[in-house]
Amino acid sequence: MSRIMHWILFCNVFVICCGLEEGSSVKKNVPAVNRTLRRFQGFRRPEVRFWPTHKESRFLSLFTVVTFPNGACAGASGDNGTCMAARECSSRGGSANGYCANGFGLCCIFMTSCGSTTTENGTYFVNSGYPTPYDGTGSCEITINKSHPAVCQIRLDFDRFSIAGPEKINNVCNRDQFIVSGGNPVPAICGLNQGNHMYIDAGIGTTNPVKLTFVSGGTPFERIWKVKITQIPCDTIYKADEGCLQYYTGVSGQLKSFNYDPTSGLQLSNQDYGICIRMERNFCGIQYTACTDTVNNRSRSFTLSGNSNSPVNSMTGSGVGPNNCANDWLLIPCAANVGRVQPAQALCTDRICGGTFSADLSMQSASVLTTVKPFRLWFHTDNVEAPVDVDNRGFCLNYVQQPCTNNVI
Ligand SMILES: *[C@@H]1O[C@H](CO)[C@@H](O)[C@H](O)[C@H]1NC(C)=O
Ligand SMILES: *[C@@H]1O[C@H](CO)[C@@H](O)[C@H](O)[C@H]1NC(C)=O
Ligand SMILES: *[C@@H]1O[C@H](CO)[C@@H](O)[C@H](O)[C@H]1NC(C)=O
Ligand SMILES: *[C@@H]1O[C@H](CO)[C@@H](O)[C@H](O)[C@H]1NC(C)=O
Ligand SMILES: *[C@@H]1O[C@H](CO)[C@@H](O)[C@H](O)[C@H]1NC(C)=O
Ligand SMILES: [Ca+2]
Repeated sequence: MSRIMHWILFCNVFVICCGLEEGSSVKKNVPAVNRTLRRFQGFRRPEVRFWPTHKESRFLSLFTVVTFPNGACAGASGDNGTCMAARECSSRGGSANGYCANGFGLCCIFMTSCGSTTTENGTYFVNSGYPTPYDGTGSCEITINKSHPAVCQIRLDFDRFSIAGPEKINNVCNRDQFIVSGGNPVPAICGLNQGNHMYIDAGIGTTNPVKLTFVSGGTPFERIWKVKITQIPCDTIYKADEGCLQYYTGVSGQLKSFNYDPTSGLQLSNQDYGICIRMERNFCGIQYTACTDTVNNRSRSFTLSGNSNSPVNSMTGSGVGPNNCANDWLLIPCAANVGRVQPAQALCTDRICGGTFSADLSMQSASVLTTVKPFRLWFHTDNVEAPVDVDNRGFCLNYVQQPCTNNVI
């Protein structure tokens, strides 16, 4: 709790008041106490207490004590922070960036880089010299300690994420890497990942800290990153389901493999993780469609295997052979194309790969529906691409949840 006291001295009955404040945390003399402060939206329950106890009296309000929980706030720079008193912000290593709680607090932004340990919720991890790019060799690591023992997950938002991509033969991240250690196993990633996210399982209680490491290899590259670290308490409704590296909410949205970029991205090798979509109330199925590719003449928004410099059909299943997905695949449980005439013994497709998105062997991209619950996908790649698999981008899919009807149960 931050506590800022405002001493309002009423000089006469007609409210000529002069504000004196404890600390340096408030921007200006506070005007006559505004009772609508209680309704201020950014905080759960800002509490305004008056002394003496006659709350309604205009004449006896000599002192005002404003207390507020340390809630999230938007800083003047556009970064998000935590609302607190100035003294608390500097003692915790943050920097004040604009006002919050109607001017009673400061929006304290935590930004950190190589070699530090952070316990602050909402910290941004940036490259050394940020916002100037970093073009050097080395390893930049930070340690995340739980801000509270009741924290179970850590969400990483890649607000900026541009490091060298994988080598172009087998698409292995052997130049630059982003590594998460100390939590559940997370595949190393590289390349372009702005806008993407990860959930890290931080375990229960005071467990080993989670470490985030950016390794910069020898390749000259203008690296830039800004990773927002949100610590998620165990008992919240917005924590991700167990075992999901990525977790999406909402009836519709878009999901991408790491380093997906229609222009220059390459599907990363050595990936193995789950992507979860929260089942929204009254929705029973989920339909996926490849994203529109506005860059390439022939869409590359689902290119997992084959040489995507020429047209490649979709492939399915886990067997061996040219049209199977033995090595790299996106697993959509019991998937079927929308509008497919089901044979009497309808077989579901699970693994999908190739260069076209469809649950049937096809050159035609399709919308793919599944009603398996919970809504989850698994993405797996091995460590080999060349010579069979060339220039694949990975996947970008739009999803739309389907309401419960006669067809979707
Ligand atoms: C109190 O704040 C509300 C909302 O910001 C404003 O409409 C109202 O005029 C203010 N009252 C006083 C006395 O400043
Ligand atoms: C700040 O929070 C808002 C609302 O949650 C979000 O839309 C925005 O992207 C955040 N900004 C940054 C820089 O993290
Ligand atoms: C972080 O946690 C480690 C081990 O739990 C502890 O030794 C260290 O003092 C903590 N650092 C901070 C800044 O809290
Ligand atoms: C961290 O901040 C987010 C909002 O930015 C909030 O939802 C979450 O509960 C906070 N975590 C803790 C441990 O307070
Ligand atoms: C698209 O096709 C045109 C005409 O064949 C060609 O000039 C252009 O380079 C192609 N663009 C891409 C991104 O392949
Ligand atoms: Ca492969």
